Amino acid sequence: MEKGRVLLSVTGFHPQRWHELLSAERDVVTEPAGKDDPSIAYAVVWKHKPNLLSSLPNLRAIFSIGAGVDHIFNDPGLPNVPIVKVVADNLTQYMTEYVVWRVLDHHRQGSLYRYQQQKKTWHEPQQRPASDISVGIMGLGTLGRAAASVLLSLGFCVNGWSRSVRPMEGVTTYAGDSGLIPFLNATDILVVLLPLTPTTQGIVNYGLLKELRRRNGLGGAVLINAGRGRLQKDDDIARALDEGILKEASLDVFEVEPLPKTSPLWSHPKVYVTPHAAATSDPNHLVPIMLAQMSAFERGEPLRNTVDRAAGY
Ligand code: NDP
Ligand code: OXD
Repeated sequence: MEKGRVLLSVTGFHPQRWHELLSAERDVVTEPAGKDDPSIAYAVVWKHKPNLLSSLPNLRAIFSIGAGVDHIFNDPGLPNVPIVKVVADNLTQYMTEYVVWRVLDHHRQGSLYRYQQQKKTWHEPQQRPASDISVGIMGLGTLGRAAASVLLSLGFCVNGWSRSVRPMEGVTTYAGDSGLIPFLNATDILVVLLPLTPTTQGIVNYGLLKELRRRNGLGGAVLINAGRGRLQKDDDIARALDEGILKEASLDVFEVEPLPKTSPLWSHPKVYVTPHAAATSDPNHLVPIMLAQMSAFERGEPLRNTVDRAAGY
């Protein structure tokens, strides 16, 4: 198969480094030469313009710049070619760090110490072992499993919930609709690492949060969402915090991003906000993986980490 040209199409950030690195091996353009440009073989995208890819006659595959592919499915004119998502040690490591950081901060009462320091209060609160706390990971995929294994090594009890049955040593696993309530009822700290699909949209709502276990050593349930903002209902989280259903939350993602300045979540004393920064897509690590996939594909090898279009992730 001939060496194909790459269309690089992103919104929301400047793709200069992606362009430089892709150009080391490929001819790269940022706009097709017309709607039916026959020279484009691959699209590397993050939130590309709708219908941009719909009539490229020789498009072979679409590469997502992120692990999430909801931004691709937003395109009503998505052509029927394979979609490749990011699976990379470097991104997985970043996400594991974020999850472990936020779990430990809630477990070790970080917000209390920050408050005490502000007040110059010298007081040692009671400590409890990690083994008293169960962390429930919603979405036991690439990122969820990696975080689960580090949390296990720190001594936490770990539960996992996925669409299909996904056994993992040391983790109590639950699957599908019937497994959701038992999973929540056994979870103190809920970590959301689901993809955004028509099935998961809005799943982290008031009703779901009410099912979390609250009588635990933390003094309440905790939510950590690093999946996607539209998995959650921002208002329901604020309500659950105000009613004591949630003790605290760490939110990396929001229904609307950037989080509007008017959102009460910015200044909520029980919320820790990060700007969709849990795991960044680093072109230095990801472009070589994409280039290797393109070359392998042209040698006749199958693409890896392709998306299941029916499932949406
Ligand atoms: P994977 O596809 O590897 O895993 C997804 C997991 O979610 C799987 O376990 C899957 O179940 C489960 N799942 C999907 N749909 C459902 C459902 N309806 N009910 C129950 N479980 C479901 O994805 P990754 O781990 O690579 O990434 C997860 C998400 O993290 C991404 O889609 C993205 O949105 C987000 N992300 C956020 C970043 C950030 O910076 N905030 C950075 C990177 C990713 P099964 O195992 O049965 O297929
Ligand atoms: C991703 C992201 O999906 O950064 O990789 O959100």
